[in-house]
Amino acid sequence: MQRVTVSLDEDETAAFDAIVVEQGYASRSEAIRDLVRRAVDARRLTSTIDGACVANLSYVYDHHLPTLVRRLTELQHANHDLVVATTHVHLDHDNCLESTMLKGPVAAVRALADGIEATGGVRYTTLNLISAPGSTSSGHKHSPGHTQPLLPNDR
Ligand code: NI
Repeated sequence: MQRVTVSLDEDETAAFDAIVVEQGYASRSEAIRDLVRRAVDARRLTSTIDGACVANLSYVYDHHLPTLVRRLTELQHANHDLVVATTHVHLDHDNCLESTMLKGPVAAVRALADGIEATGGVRYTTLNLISAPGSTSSGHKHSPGHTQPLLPNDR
């Protein structure tokens, strides 16, 4: 591990320390490592559209719209190779929240997410993409005997 010195002004330091406390990080270093991992991963995902990923897609919809419910079911069945699991939560009398775990090529996962988001009546769609191990040609190496983590930012 290498030591990197970061300079922040007083306001930035106070704001950052508040985040460290609020999110329960053990140290500033742990919080900064998390930020760096996210930045590196976001960069990798935008630069390697052909890579593999795991992802969580969440959205809310009104289950009283029968064509919408049928359309969402059809979309998930048509992409059963990408859909790992879906959790359905009945939020209230009208609204359902679905949280779907996806796995596969980034382009295909994005296309499915776009299709669901574009379906009329679907709201608050959020896609959290995480690049999967071995998804890039940049040579993510593991030492012998080390079990490959599920995610590169495994912690
Ligand atoms: Ni429901």
